[in-house]
Amino acid sequence: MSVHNREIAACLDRLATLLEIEGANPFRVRAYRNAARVIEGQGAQMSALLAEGHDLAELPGIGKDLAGKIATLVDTGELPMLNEVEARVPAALAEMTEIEGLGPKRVGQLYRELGVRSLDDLSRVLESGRVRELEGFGEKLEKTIGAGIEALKNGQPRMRWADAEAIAEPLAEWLRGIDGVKKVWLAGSYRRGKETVGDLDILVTCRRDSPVMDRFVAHEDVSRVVSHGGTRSTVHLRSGLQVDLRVVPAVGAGAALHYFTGSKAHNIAVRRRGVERGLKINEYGVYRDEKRIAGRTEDEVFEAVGLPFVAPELREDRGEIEAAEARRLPDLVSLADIRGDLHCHTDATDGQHDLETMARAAQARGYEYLAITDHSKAVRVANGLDADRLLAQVDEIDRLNEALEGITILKGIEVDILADGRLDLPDDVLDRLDLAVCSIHSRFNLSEKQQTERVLRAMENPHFTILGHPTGRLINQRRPYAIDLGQVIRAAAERGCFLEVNAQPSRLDLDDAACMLAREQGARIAVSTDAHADVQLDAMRFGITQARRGWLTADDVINTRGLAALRKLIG
Ligand code: DGT
Ligand code: CA
Ligand code: CA
Ligand code: ZN
Repeated sequence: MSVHNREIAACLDRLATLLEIEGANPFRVRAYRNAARVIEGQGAQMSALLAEGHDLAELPGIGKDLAGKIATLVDTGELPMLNEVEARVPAALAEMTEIEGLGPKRVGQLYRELGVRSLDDLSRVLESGRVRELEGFGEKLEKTIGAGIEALKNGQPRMRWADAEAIAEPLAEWLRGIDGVKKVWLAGSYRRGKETVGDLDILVTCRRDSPVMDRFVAHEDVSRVVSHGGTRSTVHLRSGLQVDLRVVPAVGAGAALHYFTGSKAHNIAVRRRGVERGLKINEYGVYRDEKRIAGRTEDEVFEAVGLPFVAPELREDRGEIEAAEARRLPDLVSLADIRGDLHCHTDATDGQHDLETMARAAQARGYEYLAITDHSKAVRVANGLDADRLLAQVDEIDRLNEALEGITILKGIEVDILADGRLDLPDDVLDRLDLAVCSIHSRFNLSEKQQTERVLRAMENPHFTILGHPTGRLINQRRPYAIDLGQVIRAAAERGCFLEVNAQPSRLDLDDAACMLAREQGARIAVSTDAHADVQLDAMRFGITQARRGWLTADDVINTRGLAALRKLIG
């Protein structure tokens, strides 16, 4: 069985986590994490590259040493260095970092200062009240951790959408290749583009004699068969994801697709409309007096209840039925509307590629512009820019813009919002730039009032353009910091500041509900990738999905504008 890129990335992430728990050099930890992201983002499998005789050290962020380690991992399925670290650090500690409120640093603290080596140890020291006494912990965090332990015990965390995609799309493709299979649909929360997926729901239509079910439960990635039937089977994959596969008849495929796309709340609302019209709607079709009147396509289902097609991303019973009824559904933003990316990093700080490589990668994606927004000096582990280095970069961008055709590099910075609301670089330096993405990377634990004031104060700076990853949350890893988002959104709308939907799969920050709020309040959004390598510019689609779930149209998103119009907006 060949080792998948996803598994290589998981090993490197685990190595980074364990090293971080041990208190290793943060640059080293970051190098492994960056490498994991790079490998995850590659289209080709490392095993295939190696088989073709490529040198993995040619990949960005992968040195000779790491290339050798990956080759060993692909050959033997083992990463010796990970084994060594695992021999020193209790394995349970890595799992513990998934608990809300805990990350590798805090788990390391619990390990060194309180001797925590297992989940039971953690529960014990929590109850004894010793955790809140630790530097940087406190009572509030103690409660969060307690709740997090419960959640962990109650089952699997939900999978990030992008991770589910890496499993779902090849699986669907594989199913399409099975004898007698006609159509395959990915339904459920996955199709709705929800930021995390509980399980995967797949529907197929096929010939009566198709071996699809038998082949499915025998797939090489299946770790456990929960149920195996003629029209429905459920399995667990090695990745931890559960998959439901259903065979549905073509005459009712649209009704099945609608039903299993959900959400449940949306289904119930549609069914209620059916009842008002004397119709029965279920996963098999739309019926009047036991007679099937619709259900071959989803369009038919909506039509039967007097509605236009509703995009899957909107199907949460958050007003989409009423909007559809009134013919006021938003014309949702799509990837094709995007004209540029407004947040990315280069090798001047913690990115993998130089300016020109990033610019050309943006151009290859059909963009008109790319804003370079490296970190500012407060982010020391990322080698953040001080005024001199930033101004040197500005000069370099001027030179490159002269030389490049068809793409414009915008001069930017991801400038830290300091604890008191000042920005990390002086005004006369920011004045030289086209835009500033302003972000919080420290002091996450301020009170809600302090954190909100910090951001509002920063927004008073005329150089403030976009609030980067506005809540700081990392899906399944770090909660949003306490902040009054309503107040921040209103202030952004008033002051003509913009809010980011950061498209990184683990951020997707703002989330869908916050996007809806922003739209209501008239605040505009930048959907940006925060790419740290050229391939990560492809993360745009994750941000677009989140924006669509938040009802955003192209008009609500500033980087759908051409360069001239964008310049006016951010000027
Ligand atoms: P997940 O898997 O937790 O991310 O979320 P979903 O939405 O994929 O939920 P799942 O897998 O339990 O079920 C798939 C869809 O099937 C769900 O979105 C709507 C439909 N469904 C499931 N149970 C019910 C139900 O009791 N009533 C109705 N009307 N629909 C249901
Ligand atoms: Ca599901
Ligand atoms: Ca399911
Ligand atoms: Zn950032």
